[in-house]
Amino acid sequence: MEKPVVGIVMGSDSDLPVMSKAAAILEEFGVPYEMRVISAHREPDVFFEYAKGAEARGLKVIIAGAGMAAHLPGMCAALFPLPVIGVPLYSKTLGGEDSLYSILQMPSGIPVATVAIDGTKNAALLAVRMLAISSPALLEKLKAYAGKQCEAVQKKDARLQEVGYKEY
Ligand code: RP5
Repeated sequence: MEKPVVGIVMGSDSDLPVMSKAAAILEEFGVPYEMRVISAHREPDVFFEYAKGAEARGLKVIIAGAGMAAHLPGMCAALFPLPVIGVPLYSKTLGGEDSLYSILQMPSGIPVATVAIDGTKNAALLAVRMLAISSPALLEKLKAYAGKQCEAVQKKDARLQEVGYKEY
């Protein structure tokens, strides 16, 4: 098993169904990752150990997902000196807007790159793009991925032209 370069961390196992989509993308690109459930609120000491040790463990990017008063990504960015991508997770009471604003509105000096609510796939693709800055092989894979998406849309349009919207 290769040493992880991306850390996927989430505040609760209830976040796992959404956060696992990041793992699937990283697997598709062959990027080694570690995945943890760690709560900044409920186990602050465990969280500090995780985030403070992340650079020494070899992580280059952290993808942190959290819901509600979502401090996890911001606290990762406070303790880990490399890029942190925050994923605001949907919450029942406020529909994820609470998570979104908690993660997005970071005070100046501690950046968190925030993706859409439940935007785990884009978080992983952004992490791959960051790693591709120094990896020509990953850059080629990203170009191929974009090419496949383009083909998929063209096929859909071709079918629409062929059968019309009623039969589509
Ligand atoms: C956050 O609180 C987690 O990220 C999760 O989205 C939310 C609710 O957690 P649980 O009550 O489901 O454990 O810390």
